[in-house]
Amino acid sequence: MTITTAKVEKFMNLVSGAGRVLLVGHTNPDGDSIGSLTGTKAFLRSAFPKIVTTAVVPTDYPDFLKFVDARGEILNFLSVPSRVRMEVKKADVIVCLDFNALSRIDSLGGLIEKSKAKKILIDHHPQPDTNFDLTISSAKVSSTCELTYWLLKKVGAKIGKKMNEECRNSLYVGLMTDTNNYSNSVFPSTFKMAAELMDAGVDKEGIQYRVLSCFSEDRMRLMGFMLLNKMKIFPKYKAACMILDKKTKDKFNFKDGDAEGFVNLPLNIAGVEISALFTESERFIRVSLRSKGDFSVNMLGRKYYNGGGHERAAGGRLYIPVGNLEKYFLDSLRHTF
Ligand SMILES: [Mn+2]
Repeated sequence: MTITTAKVEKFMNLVSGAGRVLLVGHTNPDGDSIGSLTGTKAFLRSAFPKIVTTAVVPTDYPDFLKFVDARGEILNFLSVPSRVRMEVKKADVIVCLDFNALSRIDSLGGLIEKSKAKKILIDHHPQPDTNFDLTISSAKVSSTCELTYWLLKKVGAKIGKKMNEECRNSLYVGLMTDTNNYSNSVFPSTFKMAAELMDAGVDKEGIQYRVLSCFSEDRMRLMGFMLLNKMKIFPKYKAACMILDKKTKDKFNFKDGDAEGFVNLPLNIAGVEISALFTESERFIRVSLRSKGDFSVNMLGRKYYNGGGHERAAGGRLYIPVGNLEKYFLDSLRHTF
């Protein structure tokens, strides 16, 4: 995975000429989203102190990731909409991180689309939109944090600035979480980055502790309940699904992020190659899709679930009653095979 010199230079030209840079994360931000936002923010602030760098997300993110943005600087569009509108309006450059199209970030996307700012995309999802002024995108890296690392390293080399501790720790979070702790989407460059960060003194143990060992008792019991009572397996399609409905959420005092990782669990079963998690929310059903082997959940997500993502990890939304989900899932598989 190489980022061309021309792209590195264009990135530097766009950013260094800006008075204000706005960094934008995706809906339901994960570790890669938050890590790439705070990592880029920390780097730009130390490398270009005169530029005002701000970060926004379309929706809130789980508590277990709050330590990454320790000073709580990331603005949530849902809680401070007028502030975010102002930031979009004033921005000279907008950097979109960890999503491949403005349509993926709901109404914030429409707002950004109208802005006159130069737009940069840094992302690792397939099929990126083509309407950015600069697109730095590769599906051959583990995460946006990894792509950002290789980009900022080159930028830093050109201006004689190294990444600071906050930047390194932030980027490590996305590297670790998007690979599911180095079990998938791992490339040689991924371990190379991990090695370089460890050499530079990244807080590996501390980050691991906070991300993987700080869940609530409710969350752990919910996981057990889902596996015992909600997981259904369909051998005909080598598939499994779980439905996390409102009633179950209430029973276990569900908080955002509590279902993180659940969708991967059925893939530990021999013979299960496709897994879906459906989570009921106020306005729609949130869909998470995973696979092992060759099955493309990106294709399945695009075709049937109003979404998409990576070949083995994708997401989407449905606007149907919870009671119809199982049939819909089976129909989507039946039409695919
Ligand atoms: Mn990602």
